[in-house]
Amino acid sequence: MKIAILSDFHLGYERFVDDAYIQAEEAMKKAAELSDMMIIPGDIFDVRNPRLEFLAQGVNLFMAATKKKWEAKVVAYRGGKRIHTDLPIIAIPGTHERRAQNAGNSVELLGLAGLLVDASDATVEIEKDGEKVAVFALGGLAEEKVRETLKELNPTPVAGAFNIFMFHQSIYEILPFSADFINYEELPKGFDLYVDGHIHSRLEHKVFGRPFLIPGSTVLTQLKDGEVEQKGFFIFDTKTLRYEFVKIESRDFHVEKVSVKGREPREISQEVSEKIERLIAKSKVKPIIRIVLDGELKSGYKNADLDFMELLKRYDKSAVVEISKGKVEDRESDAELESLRKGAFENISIRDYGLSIFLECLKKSEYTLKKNPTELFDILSSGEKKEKILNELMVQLFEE
Ligand SMILES: [Mn+2]
Repeated sequence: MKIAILSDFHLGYERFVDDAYIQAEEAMKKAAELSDMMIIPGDIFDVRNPRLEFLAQGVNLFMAATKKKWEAKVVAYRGGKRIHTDLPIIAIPGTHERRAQNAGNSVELLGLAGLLVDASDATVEIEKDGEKVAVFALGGLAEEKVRETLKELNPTPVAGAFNIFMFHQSIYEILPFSADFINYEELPKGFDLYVDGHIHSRLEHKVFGRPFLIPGSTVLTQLKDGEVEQKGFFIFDTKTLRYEFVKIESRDFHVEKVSVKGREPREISQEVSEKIERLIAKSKVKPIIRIVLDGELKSGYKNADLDFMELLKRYDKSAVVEISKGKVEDRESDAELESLRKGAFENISIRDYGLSIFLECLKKSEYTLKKNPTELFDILSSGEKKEKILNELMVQLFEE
């Protein structure tokens, strides 16, 4: 069977709202044409409670996919919840859709509508012409719960099938940020293919001698070097055990480094401006341009003297420009910010970084309340029900 692996559409992603939909639509359409079944490891939507127009986008995308005459069918489903279609469109919620247990989520909702199979914590068997593929999927969950959940669920391959383990979590070797992130070798053994979402740049690796694939997001989100490559999805062929990456049309994204060493702000502005104009000229549509400044300014100047307000305004209509002064050395910068700039930061989202600091602080303060720390972080950073939860925690605190 040919399996399309596509991920992290982030429908409703505010910064590039149209790109998110258009690029997901192209990926879904091409993937349906080229494959016998599709698997989507999470983050179809950008936020936990997507607005109706973004839910409608999700419905549209999957409704279109259900129109194809799929020969492969879901023939068995164990664990998880009930399923409402036998179409081979298999998905899980990611970190962006995750809500408190039993609260329901947007991917589950698409599953209830029969537009996909929500494979959270379940084994799904798909069959076509006597060939069987089994997908065990772990629904996106708080990182500190991955180990115990894997132990509890004990994902096991199905005899006689091509076995896929699909999930949506951080891996320590890729993001060496928290001891909560599992290592490659903690993944369940015996599967023929490992598929992960969550990380937005494409990654191909081997685990236990088997392919481990991350297709990356279909939309640009983090403006990091790793995202310069074209977006797309994988097609994996179970017969040949080979796979290819199929590119989709995505907005041009460029990262350009400019050395500021020993130079004056005016000179630097000039060079930045020339670079931006050159990139605009060679791009089809409004490109995304990230300029990274690096080095130490001519003596007598400091970081704050670099002012690009006017320049940014000038290109507002022809490009999305972001200028990072993060690498300009400034003796006044404090240690906290400095650590943000270190290499490991490159691959982690701001949310995950915030979360890791939060968890670290809770650990230090010997937090023991019943509320799950990651859930608490989500509530505090979301604005929903904040007061109510804090009140409950206060009551708990005084009771204990
Ligand atoms: Mn994501």
